[in-house]
Amino acid sequence: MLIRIPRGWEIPDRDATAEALVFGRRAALKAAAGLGAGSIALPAFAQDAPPARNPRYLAGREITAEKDATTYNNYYEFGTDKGIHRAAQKLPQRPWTVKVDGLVDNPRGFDIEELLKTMPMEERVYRLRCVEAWSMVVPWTGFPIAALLKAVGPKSEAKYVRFETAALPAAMPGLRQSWYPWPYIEACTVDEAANDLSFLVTGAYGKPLPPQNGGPVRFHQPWKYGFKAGKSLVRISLVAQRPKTFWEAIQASEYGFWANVNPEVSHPRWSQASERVLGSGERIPTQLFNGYGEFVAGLYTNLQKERLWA
Ligand SMILES: Nc1nc2c(c(=O)[nH]1)N[C@H]1C(S)=C(S)[C@@H](COP(=O)(O)O)O[C@H]1N2
Ligand SMILES: [Mo]
Repeated sequence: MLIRIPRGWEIPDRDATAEALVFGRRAALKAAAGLGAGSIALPAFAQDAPPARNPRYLAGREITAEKDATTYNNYYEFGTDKGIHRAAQKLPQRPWTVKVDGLVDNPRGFDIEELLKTMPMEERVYRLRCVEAWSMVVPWTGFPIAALLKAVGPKSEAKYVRFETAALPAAMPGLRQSWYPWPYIEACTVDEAANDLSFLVTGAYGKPLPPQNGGPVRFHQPWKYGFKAGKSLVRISLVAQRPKTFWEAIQASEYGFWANVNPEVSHPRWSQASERVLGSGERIPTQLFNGYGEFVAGLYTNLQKERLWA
């Protein structure tokens, strides 16, 4: 069976074209068009188009309303309830540098503007499944973290990627809750990071990523529970030992390192068999690896002794 998958720019439902986007269009269009760095200048109209949607990953579900995805958030640095979006506007988005260091050949800082200009930007419509059993579908803009890792050259001893997120006491009232092990740390293996699905997110709904969703740059691996997706990243380190993550430090028995979505493995306090769709409130069955098994199951074939699920 031959199915023609439309290119991102052919998909009619995108409504973001008119947005005055401030990020990465040129790089994205060049990447999408397969043009090299030294190619001729693009016509002016092309520079105003948003990054093309990657047709390889389709959510198969309706996109969550922007209002819902940007006003129902987990971001404990601003408080433990879901309504932190106003408080999060205090987080300065510029200047912003992501330090990339540890076991790499060329450790250095990347200014956010440099990332937006030089990384291969695209749009990905991904499902996000929170361990609390709600989910959403968001058109993120960003680039595979593999592109950033390539720029610094991980050494062969590097086995894990450690993500450190912003901790700015002047902007983040949640940091006063000193019993939490700030800063929020997350991590994955280098092999997991090398998977094309592992995405650094710099935008949503065709706009710069709002602070409450982790702007200016956050991580997302859509086959894992949402708490793995560190927001507002300030440092990415390649390390040899498995880092202790924020949620492991709080309650390792409930929030493990791997945290792959599995409907058959319950959280100690609730079932993971189904999820509440943000917006509609409908309950739908949860899928193994959040439905991304065809892309990621192979990462785990030799890791069956690990506690792979939450
Ligand atoms: N720094 C930081 N990152 C974080 C969190 C957090 O509290 N602090 N919450 C996580 C959780 S539990 C989820 S489900 C997602 C939610 O992302 P969203 O608000 O964009 O939906 O962010 C994750 N990243
Ligand atoms: Mo979550």
